[in-house]
Amino acid sequence: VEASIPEPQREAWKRNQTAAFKSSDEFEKEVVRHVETSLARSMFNCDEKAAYSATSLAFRDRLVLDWNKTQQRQTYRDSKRVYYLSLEFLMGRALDNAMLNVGMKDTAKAGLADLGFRIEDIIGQEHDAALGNGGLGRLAACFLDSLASLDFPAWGYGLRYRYGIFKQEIIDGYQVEVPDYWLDFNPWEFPRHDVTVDVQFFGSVKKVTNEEGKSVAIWEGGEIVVAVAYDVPIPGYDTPTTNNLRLWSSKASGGEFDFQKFNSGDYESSVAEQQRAETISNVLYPNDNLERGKELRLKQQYFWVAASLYDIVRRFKKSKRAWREFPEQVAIQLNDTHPTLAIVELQRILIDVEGLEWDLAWEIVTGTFGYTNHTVLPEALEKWPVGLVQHLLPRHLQIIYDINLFFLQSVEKQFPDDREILTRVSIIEESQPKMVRMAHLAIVGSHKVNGVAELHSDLIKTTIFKDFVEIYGPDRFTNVTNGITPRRWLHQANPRLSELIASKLGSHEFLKDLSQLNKLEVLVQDKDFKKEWAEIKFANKVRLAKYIKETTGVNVNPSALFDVQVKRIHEYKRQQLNIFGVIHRYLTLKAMTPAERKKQMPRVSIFGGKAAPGYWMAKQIIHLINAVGSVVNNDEDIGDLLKVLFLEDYNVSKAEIICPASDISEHISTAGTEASGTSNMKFVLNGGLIIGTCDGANIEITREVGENNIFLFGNLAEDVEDLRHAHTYGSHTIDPDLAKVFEEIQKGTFGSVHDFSAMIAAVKDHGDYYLVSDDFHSYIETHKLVDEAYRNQEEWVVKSITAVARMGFFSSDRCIYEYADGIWNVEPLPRRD
Ligand code: GFP
Ligand code: GFP
Repeated sequence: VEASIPEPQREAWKRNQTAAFKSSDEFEKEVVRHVETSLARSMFNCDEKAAYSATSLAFRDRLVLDWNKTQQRQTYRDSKRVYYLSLEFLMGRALDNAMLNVGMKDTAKAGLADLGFRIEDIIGQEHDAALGNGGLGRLAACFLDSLASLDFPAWGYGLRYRYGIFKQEIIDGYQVEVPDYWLDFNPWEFPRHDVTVDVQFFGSVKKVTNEEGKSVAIWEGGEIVVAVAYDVPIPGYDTPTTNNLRLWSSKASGGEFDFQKFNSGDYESSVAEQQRAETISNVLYPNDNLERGKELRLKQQYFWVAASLYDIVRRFKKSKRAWREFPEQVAIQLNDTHPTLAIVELQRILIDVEGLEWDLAWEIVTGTFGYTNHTVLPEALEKWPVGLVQHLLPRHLQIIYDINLFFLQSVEKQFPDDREILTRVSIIEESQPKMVRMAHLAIVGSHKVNGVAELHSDLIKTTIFKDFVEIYGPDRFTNVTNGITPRRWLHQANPRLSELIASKLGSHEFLKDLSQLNKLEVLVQDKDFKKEWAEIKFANKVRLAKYIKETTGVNVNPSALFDVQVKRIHEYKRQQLNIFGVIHRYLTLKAMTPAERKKQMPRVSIFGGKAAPGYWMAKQIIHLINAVGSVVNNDEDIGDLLKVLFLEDYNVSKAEIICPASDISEHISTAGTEASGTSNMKFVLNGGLIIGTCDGANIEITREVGENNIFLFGNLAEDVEDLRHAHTYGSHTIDPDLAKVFEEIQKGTFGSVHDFSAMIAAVKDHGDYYLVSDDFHSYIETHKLVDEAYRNQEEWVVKSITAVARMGFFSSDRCIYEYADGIWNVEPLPRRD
C-alpha cells in the first residue's frame, strides 16, 4: 500500500500503460526490440536461440500484463484462494503453451516467418523446466493449467531447483546421469528480490511466562536461510486469468548467523556455512516412490513450507480479517506428504507468533488443509527420525508431540479397550530409532484426504489408512480421479487432431469442456473423417520415426504397430514384463519359417524413462532393453517385423511427440500398485489404445471407453496378496514361456548374463513380488489379440475414435471442479475486462 502512486499522478500512469501486441507487426516489433535491447544483439547476430529468447520475452511481457491485472483483481475482491503446495512442478516447455493459451500462435508464426524463422525451430530451442520426477509433478503442472483456465484464484508454491531431474544418457546400453542445469537463461521467471522470507533452522526452545502469565515457547538461535521468490506466470487458456507459480530459492543470510557456532575469525568455515545455505534449493531429489530420509531433503521441505506459509499468512493479514476466517479465505492442498510440515508450521505461527489458543488454532489448521495421497507402496511412505526433526526443528517436534497427544487421547476415548490401535495410528512410530510418520500427521491435520483414482482411494481406506476411517468416519476420505490438461496433451501435442476435432464440433470449445468430445461418436461411420483420422495418426508416427532415426540411427517402418511404454522405470510398472514379452516375440519369430513370418504383424517396441540413480534393478532393466534392441534390430531374419528402441532422456517435450504416435501403449503395473497413472489418459486422448492391467485409472478408462476399446489382462488387485503368499509358502512354478525367455537370456544371447541374473532371480528365486510370471501368459495372449485387432485397420480406427470420444471425463478441469467443490470450497473469479 505504501508503494501505491498518489491519486493525482495516476493519470500519467494510465496514459502510459503498456499495451499487449495484437498483430504480427506489433509482435515483430517486440521481438526486434528484445533482440536489440534485452539481448544486445542485432540482425547480424541473431540465431535461433536468440530468436527464441526474444520471442519468449515478448510473450512474457504479454503474460505479465494479464498477471498484474489478475493479481490486482484477486487482491481487490479478497475472495478465497487455493494454494497448491508441491515439491515438484514438471512444467515442460512454456513458449508453445503460452502462445496457444493466449491464442496468438498464428500471429507469432507469421511474425517469425517474416523475420526469417520457422516457429517449430524456435519452439524447439526451449529447455524443459523439469522440476519433477514423473506423474506427481506433471499432475501439479496440469492442475495449474486448469486452475488458470477455469479462472480460479490459485497459486502454486514450490522450490526453484538449480538442477531439475537429471539428464539421462545411454552409453553402451547403460544409463548415465548428467546434471540438468537449466537456468542459463529462463525468460519465464521473475526474480522478486523484494519478496524474501527468513527461514530458521536448528537452535533451541525456551519456555517463558509472558505478561499475561501465559507460558509461551520461544524458538531461538540456530541459523537463518533466506528464501527469495521467483514468480512464473501461468496463463489460462482463452481467458485473461494469469495465475502465479511462486518458486523459492535459497540464499545465505548476510550476518544473521549464530556466531557462537563459529570459531571467531574462522572466515573460511563461515563462508562454507553460507554456501551450505545455498545448497538447499540446489537439486531435485531424483527418487520416485522411494523415501531415502536425507537431512537435506527435510531441510528443503521445511524451507519451502515455511516461506510459503509466511507468504500466505502475510497475504491473509492484509485483509485484516479475524483469524477464525482463515479457512474461509485460504485452502491449502498438500501434494503428497512432502509439505506436511505446513500443518505444524501453521499451528506454530498461530500459537507462538499470533498468540491464539491451541484449540482455535487447530480448528483453523484442519479447516485449511487437504492432503492428496499418491501411493500405497510402503517404501514410499515418508518417515523422519525423531532425532533429526528434533535437531533441525526443535519447536516443531514439540508441537508434533502435542498434536499426537491430543489425537491419541481422543482415540483412546473412542476405543477404550483397544491399545493396539493407538500404536498403529500414532504419529510417532515406536521403532529404533523413533520415527515421525508424515502420512499420519497429514491425515490428522487435514479435513479431507483423497486418493487419485477410484481403486486407489478404496485401497487406502481398506489398507494403509484403515484405522483412520474407523476414527474419523468415511467422510474424511474421498476420491478425485486424476486428469490431464487437453490444452497441452491434445491441442499442443497433436495440433492436427485438435483442428480436425474442432472442424467437426464447430469450435475449440471442447478444449475447455472436454465432455463435448462425445459428439464425435456419431462420426465413426463417416468414411472421410475416418480416413483423415488415420492419416493424422500416420503422420504423427512418421514424425516419431524421424525422431527415432535422428536419435538412435534405427529405421522404423511407420506402418508397423507402434507399441509404447514410456514412464519412470520401476519394477512395479513392470518394464521387465514388457521386455520379457518382446524377447518371447523375438523367439517366436525366429522359430518361424520365412513364409510364416511374412504373415506376422510388424511391431516397433518403444521404451523410454529414467531410473532413479540408486535403483540398481531399474538400471538393469534399461540395460536389458538396450541389449535386446541391439540384437533384434540387427537380425536380418527379423527385419521390420520387430524393432526395439530405448529413447534417451524421456521428458515432457518428448512425451508431446511420443503420445500422439502410439497405436498401443502399455500400462501394465502389478494390480494395486499404480495409484492412477496419467500417461494412460494422454495416449488414449491422442487416439492410441491401451494394453493394461486392472489398476489405477485404467479401470475408469475401461468404464468410460468400453471393454471393446481397451486390452486388459492379468490378475486383479484382490488376488495379489494370496498369490504373493503362495509364492513364498507354496510351490512357485514359472510360466513355461517365460522360462524359455530366461533360458535365452542365460545363454548369453543378449550379452552379459551376469548383469541380468538379478532380474531373473527376482522372479524365480525371490518370490516374484510383482507377479511377472503370474501375468505373463495372459500378457502374451492379449498381445496376440492386439495384433489381430490391428490387422483390421477399419475397425481399429473405429475403436480409436470411439475411445477419444469417451475421454471427456479425464480432463484435469473436471478434477479441479471436484477439488473446488468437495475439498476447497472455492469459486472461480473470472475477469471481466
Ligand atoms: C500480489 C502480487 C503483487 C500485486 C499484489 C496486489 O501481492 O505484485 O501488486 O498482489 O495486486 F504479487 P501479494 O498478494 O503477494 O501481496
Ligand atoms: C504418482 C503415482 C501415479 C499417479 C501420480 C499422480 O506418480 O500413479 O498417477 O502420482 O497422482 F504413482 P509418480 O510421481 O510416482 O510418477
